[in-house]
Parts: sequence; C-alpha cells; structure tokens
Amino acid sequence: MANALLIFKPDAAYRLAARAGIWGWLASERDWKVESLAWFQPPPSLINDHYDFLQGRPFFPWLVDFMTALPVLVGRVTASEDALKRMRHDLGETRIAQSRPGSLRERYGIFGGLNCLHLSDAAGTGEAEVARWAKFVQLDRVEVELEDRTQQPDHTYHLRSLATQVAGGIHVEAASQMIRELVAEECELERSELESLWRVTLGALS
Ligand code: DAT
Ligand code: MG
Repeated sequence: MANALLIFKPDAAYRLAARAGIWGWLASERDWKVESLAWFQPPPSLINDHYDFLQGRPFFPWLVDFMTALPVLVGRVTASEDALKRMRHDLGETRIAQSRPGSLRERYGIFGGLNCLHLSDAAGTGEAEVARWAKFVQLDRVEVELEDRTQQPDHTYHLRSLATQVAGGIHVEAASQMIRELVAEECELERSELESLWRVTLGALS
C-alpha cells in the first residue's frame, strides 16, 4: 500500500461547496482509505521544502503565501499504487485551464494554480511527504468531520470567468471586486480570514 499526503488548500478548505464536493468524492473511499485529517497552518519553511522543486519559478512566492496564509486540512490516504494513479486522474491536471473536464480541479478550481487539492503523485513522493509532514501534524487519525453538502453557493465557473478577466487585464477592478463578493458568499469566514483568502485568490491572477 502507498501512503499519500492530501491537502485541502485554502480555496477548497473554506469554499464550502467546493469542500463538500471534494469530500463527497474522498469519503466514497472507492479504492483508498482516508487515514487522517486535521486542521493545520503550515509554516513557510515546510512549504519551501514541500515544493522545493518549484523554487525559482515566478509563481513560487505566491505559492508559499497561498499555502501558509490560513490553516488548511491535511490528511493521509492509503491506496495501492494503481488506486493512487486513479485518484490523481480524478483530481485532474495541475493548472485549471488544462484540467480534464469532469475532474475535481476542472469542477472546483478557479484559475491557474488555485487548484483545490494536493495529493502526492506517486508512492515514493507520498512516503517522503508523509514523513516530512508527520513532524508537524498528526497523520494517524481523522479528527475533523466534514459535510458532503452545504447551503453555501458554488460560484466556481463565475469566479473562473472573472479571474480570466483579471489575469487578462480586463475590467480588473470591477472583476476583482466581484471575485471578493462571490468568494465571501461561498465561505463562512471572519473578515480577517476572508482578507487572507482574497489576497491569495487575487494573487494567483497577477
Ligand atoms: P500538482 O499539484 O498537480 O502535483 P505540481 O506538483 O507540479 O502540481 O505543482 C505544485 C503546485 O504548484 C500546484 O498544485 C500549483 C503550483 N503550480 C505548479 N505549476 C504552476 C504554474 N505553472 N502556475 C501556477 N501555479 C503552479
Ligand atoms: Mg505535485
């Protein structure tokens, strides 16, 4: 069995419809088992190590801010190597514009690297990631109960359209403001947390 690290990134941890949809898939445990789940805010040093292979890329400072701005949901999944491959297929490609239609990222990801979920890409990386993160967060028990439905609206596709405008330099202010309003509707967050989520969401578009 392979161990894989799983992270609901801020865009999935707080956008409640996205979280419910992704949890519905994960909790089906068709071919895998969720062994742990916990809230945890990673320090920048951990994200620097976790994404070491991306250091120097233009989006790297944003990526560290994205992954450290708020507590995220971190878990461990066990699966056969084939099942892990199927999970990654269900997840979809990294960048939202390239993500396979019907995949989780195409369904719930907003734009670019705002792609909802981290899942180790193979048994080897999973083992290393689990060992690294286990020094910071417990990966042995499920301590968070998530809902697979919510009253909160899902504005993913509207957000993607607005994000495309902002990234293209079109109606930047109006589109950014509408993104703030729609993200706020999707979440149940205090103002200061919402501002962090706005910052990392809009930060992905510049
Ligand atoms: P994945 O998350 O699909 O395993 P990865 O390991 O190559 O992708 O990259 C890790 C994260 O870095 C990815 O989830 C989002 C961000 N990222 C990677 N390439 C990117 C790009 N070209 N633009 C923006 N963000 C990117
Ligand atoms: Mg990866």
